[in-house]
Amino acid sequence: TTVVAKGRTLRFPEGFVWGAATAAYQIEGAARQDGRGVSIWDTFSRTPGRVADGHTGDVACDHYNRHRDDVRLMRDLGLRAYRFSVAWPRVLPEGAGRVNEAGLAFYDRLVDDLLEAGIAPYATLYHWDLPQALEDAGGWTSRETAYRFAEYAEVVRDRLGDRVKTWLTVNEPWVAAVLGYGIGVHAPGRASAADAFRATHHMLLAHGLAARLLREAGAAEIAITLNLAPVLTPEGLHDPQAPVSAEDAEAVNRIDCLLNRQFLDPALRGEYPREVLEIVERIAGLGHVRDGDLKLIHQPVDLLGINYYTPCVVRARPGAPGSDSYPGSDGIEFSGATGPTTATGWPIVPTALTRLLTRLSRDYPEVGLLVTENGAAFEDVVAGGRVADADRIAFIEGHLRAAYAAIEEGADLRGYLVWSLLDNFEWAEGYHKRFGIVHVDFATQRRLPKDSALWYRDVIARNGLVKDRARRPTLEVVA
Ligand code: GBH
Repeated sequence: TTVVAKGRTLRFPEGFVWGAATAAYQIEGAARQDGRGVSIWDTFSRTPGRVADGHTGDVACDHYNRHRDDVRLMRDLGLRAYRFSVAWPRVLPEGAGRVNEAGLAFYDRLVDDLLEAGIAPYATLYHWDLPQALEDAGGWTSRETAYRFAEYAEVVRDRLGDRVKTWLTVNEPWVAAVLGYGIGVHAPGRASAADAFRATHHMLLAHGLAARLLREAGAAEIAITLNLAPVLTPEGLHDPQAPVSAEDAEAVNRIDCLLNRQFLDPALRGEYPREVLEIVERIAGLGHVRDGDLKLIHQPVDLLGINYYTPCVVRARPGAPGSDSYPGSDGIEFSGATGPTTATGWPIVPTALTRLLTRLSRDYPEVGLLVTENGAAFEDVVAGGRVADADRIAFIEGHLRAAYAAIEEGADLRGYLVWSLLDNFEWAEGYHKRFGIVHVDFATQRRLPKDSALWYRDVIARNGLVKDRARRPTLEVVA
């Protein structure tokens, strides 16, 4: 293992992609504007008791009406890439059939503005805002939804494909399937372990169908984005050499299969892990997995998008009920790691990112790696026209050092996109959790780059990290 000496100048590889990420429902607002249809997140957030304090994405950051200013802000920060998602119900209000020209025109303008600002558009096709009409027809538990997704992907491809070179199909199918269909804390709020497995498979199918038709059109880079995390024992968390009992090793492997390999292996190898098939068969049956599906899911992809926040810590405990988030995890205890956490309570463990990236490059060597999300919520304070978010800077810097160490160890990491550009609608947490490097005053929609944004701008400018952190902000606030 290479220990990266603190204070050394760490220059990232030539052409390393620096950027930021967002998602449509979390920032766009304009929920009823220009013919946008209703998504499952509109329905869910407008249902009392589902989202903290009844917050909704109706207005959010009003990015739909302010995208020009937001692109200017990105340009001033020096971003090389911007990952956004396309809202399916803006493009196809009923999920299928009639195309809403105004919705497509919005993304058309956004892409043009980005290119004019020298920022590469990275388009995610699905970041959880399924059209309600499709949910009413069964949602992701229905195989048909995968085919509707392919039709939608084709419409977007045909409109933006001449300028968008990097495409991400589905974002975090684990979260969308498990939190949405398995335990119901996300839209559409259904709670059935069997449905979560069906939804997972259909989202993977959707990925494969979309990847194939993007390839046909000659897209330069195609990716799937997964929430991935090293699965570790409490002892192994900070000590990779710590001995692991056979029982703990089985627990680690089972959760690794459910969280990571259930997605990685079909997409990148064309097979489900045996351990996953056994669990799925027991809980949901395998009727939804048809001959030829895995071949369809296994499309050549150029990049693996990695959303990393925190590791997953488990140990074997006979008789433990397991976690509802991991159907089939009976006999396993999920323990919170000790040590510092972010405002969402997630332990901060940058070294786990090094382990994740080196493992992925070793086990899936054909695919390039891109961190498509990494970041943190903290209790930000605006004082004197400034947000001095030293904790967020330390978080990002720690993870960039960890990413650098992975590159030194041979991981094929191509870029890093911070989550998120703006404070935004943090799903079930509403607006309470602020992940942005740019502060948003939701009452006035004023944007204020936090110290982390100004620090990140300097990291991008020098393509690396140095000992002396950027000092005082110098960037003008975009009104
Ligand atoms: C992403 O989800 C989303 O893509 C994005 O839209 C969202 O805003 C962002 O992250 C921030 O939440 O076991 O308690 O330590 C990330 C989802 C985060 C789910 C980490 C699992 C583990 C929490 N994942 N989480 S814990």
